Amino acid sequence: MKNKLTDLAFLGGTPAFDEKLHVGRPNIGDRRRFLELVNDILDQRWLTNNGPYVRELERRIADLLGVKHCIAMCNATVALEITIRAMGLTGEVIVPSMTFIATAHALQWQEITPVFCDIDPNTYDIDPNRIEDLITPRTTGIIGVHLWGRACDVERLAEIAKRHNLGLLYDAAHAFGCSHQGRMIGSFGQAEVFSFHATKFFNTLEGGAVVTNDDDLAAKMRLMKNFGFAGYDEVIYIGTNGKMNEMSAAMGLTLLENLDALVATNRRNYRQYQKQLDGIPGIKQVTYDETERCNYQYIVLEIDEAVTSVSRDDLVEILLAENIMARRYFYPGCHRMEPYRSYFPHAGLLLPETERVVQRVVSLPTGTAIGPDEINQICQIIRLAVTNGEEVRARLQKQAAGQDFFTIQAQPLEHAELNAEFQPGSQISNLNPI
Ligand code: T4K
Repeated sequence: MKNKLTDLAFLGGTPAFDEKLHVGRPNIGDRRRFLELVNDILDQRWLTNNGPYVRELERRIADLLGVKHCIAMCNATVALEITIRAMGLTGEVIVPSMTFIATAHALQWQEITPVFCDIDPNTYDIDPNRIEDLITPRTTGIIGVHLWGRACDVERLAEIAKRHNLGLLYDAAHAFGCSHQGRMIGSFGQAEVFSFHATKFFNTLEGGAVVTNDDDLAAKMRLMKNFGFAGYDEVIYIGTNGKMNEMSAAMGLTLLENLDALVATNRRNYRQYQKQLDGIPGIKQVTYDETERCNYQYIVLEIDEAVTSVSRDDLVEILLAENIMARRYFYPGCHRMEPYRSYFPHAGLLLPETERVVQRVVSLPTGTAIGPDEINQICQIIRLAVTNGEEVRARLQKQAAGQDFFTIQAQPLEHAELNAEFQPGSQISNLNPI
């Protein structure tokens, strides 16, 4: 256990962990059960195209969430693209910038402009009070993101969407197994999209699903994810290949059998972090409403640098040196990534809370790959760094100054020129908004 500053790896101590601790180590579940299902799939020689395992997974998910339709897909990004298209969204759609880039890209991919909306700093979700200012004659919809599994203000969003006759879709990539006022996330808006990527607590290797209670929308999306085929030799819509394969469904079915245990592990980790970080000034852990169903899959801290002296980025650097692969989800915000940064260079002016929060939050490792001992050490490192904040800051600054000196000395001229030429965004900075 690290007790003094010089124990920290960035100051020359031995890293706390020999192997990297990742935020998104996949849950594997009952390996024997999974391999049994895989063997059966191989025996049956039915590998994809709406096979029996996919259909079974869809039934089970629809039951669990209390929705009429679940359509499994190859990932959440394609699921978002298909849903957006099936809902008929065009022109402009209002989305938070504080999200994974896929939410925005799913729109821009089909030449729909994502109009970035600020977040409510208390919930970190899209701020309903900011939405109406962004509505123009081109606006056709709103996409809310249940960030870190915490439900958006679904009542206010429904009311705004209805009043302005806008489509309402939720990116529920983080929210599988979560509820809002006792109702499972999955039945809000016209449709909701889940991610079952390997790093999600419930995964299908790669995968995702759209759930909806709208029969027509569901029928359309089923066709769209299979090229628009309505039967052999008959295509009735534009479509793409969004199908989930049978191996992925087998992983999903295996993990569904263990879902409660996976949540219990995440909850145990979450509570331990809470207990051990409690009372460190300037560190606030993002909390979950334990009266709801939660998956507790993200451990997120908000760092108030004015109190801790160490910034969020300092803390990430300290943790990385210890082989704790903390992540800055979702820095720097979609509006500061391409192509949006070039399209809307001043978007940040309308997103003050997003700009503030993306500088302050950090996600820490959790899930079945880590246990109480690891969490104990992670918390101790954070405590040690923050309680000696000023000194840590000074040492980091000194190191950075030293590194700058060596970088400048070591970098050959051609390299420096290359870097200048290939500044991120330099090639597309002249593009105009669509
Ligand atoms: N909407 C939202 C709000 C989302 O957060 C996401 C995805 C989507 C839509 C789109 O869903 P998908 O189309 O992916 O279904 C990761 C995930 O790839 C991504 O699915 C997720 N959100 C996002 C929050 O996190 P990266 O770029 O951070 O992934 P990566 O490769 O850095 O992995 C994260 C950590 O997990 C690393 O520390 C390494 C570890 N890892 C990863 C994989 C793949 C493992 O230990 N084993 C593995 O197999 O995006």
